[in-house]
Amino acid sequence: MVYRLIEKELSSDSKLHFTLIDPEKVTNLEWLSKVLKKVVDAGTDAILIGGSLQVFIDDVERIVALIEEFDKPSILFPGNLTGLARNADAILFISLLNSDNPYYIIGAHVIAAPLIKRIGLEVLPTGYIVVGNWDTSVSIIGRARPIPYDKPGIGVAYALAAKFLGMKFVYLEAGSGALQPVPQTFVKAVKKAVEDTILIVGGGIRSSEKAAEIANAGADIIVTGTIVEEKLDEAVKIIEAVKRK
Ligand code: 1GP
Repeated sequence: MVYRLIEKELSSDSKLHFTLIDPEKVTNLEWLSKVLKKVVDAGTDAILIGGSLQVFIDDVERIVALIEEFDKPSILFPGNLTGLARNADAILFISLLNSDNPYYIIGAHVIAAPLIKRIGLEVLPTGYIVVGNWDTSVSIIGRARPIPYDKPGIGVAYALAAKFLGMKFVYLEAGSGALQPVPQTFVKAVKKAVEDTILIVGGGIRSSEKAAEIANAGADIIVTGTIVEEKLDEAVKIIEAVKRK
């Protein structure tokens, strides 16, 4: 079970790193295979698969099948119903809490839930909170009003609501390719409030220093995606820095 693996790693006082693969960006499985080898060798703990725009489900399943060769959990991170795949290990069941559109909070979830049960995917219940001082793909597509970086109190309120609703994870999302990642002060305030709820932070993390700062501030899991596509060597350094924590 993926949740157990995460819990076990966290209980030994380690931080986790997840590598995000956006299926829309994968044009070549050979390239992906090389990328996976590098990030897995560096110590990444799981591979997230997802993005904001539509892809064909069989393309997602092909990517998941490739991940299986690397003996790391594959976790779906769907932007919409088309992000589902039968062969993944788990799904981040993300409710985009600060969306203005109920579809992204509960609507798509209702449509997908019976199918998720039928295929037996492990579900990781996640309060997904979009933050930042600008729009990104996720805020535009998900109709979210990003919480500004100077309003950590609002982030705390959303994160607490997620915890009180019984969600096991809170994901602070600055948006893929964000100009600045979530500030340390914001991460610290949210972690202090949600305590044992697992805190995932991603979006705009491009250096090992930033990743380490965010982990030190209280993030349990660091996610990087764009850097893997743009500067694989830097991605490796980020993973190593997180795993040293
Ligand atoms: C996006 O948090 C992830 O969902 C990763 O963001 O692509 O900026 O690393 P980046």
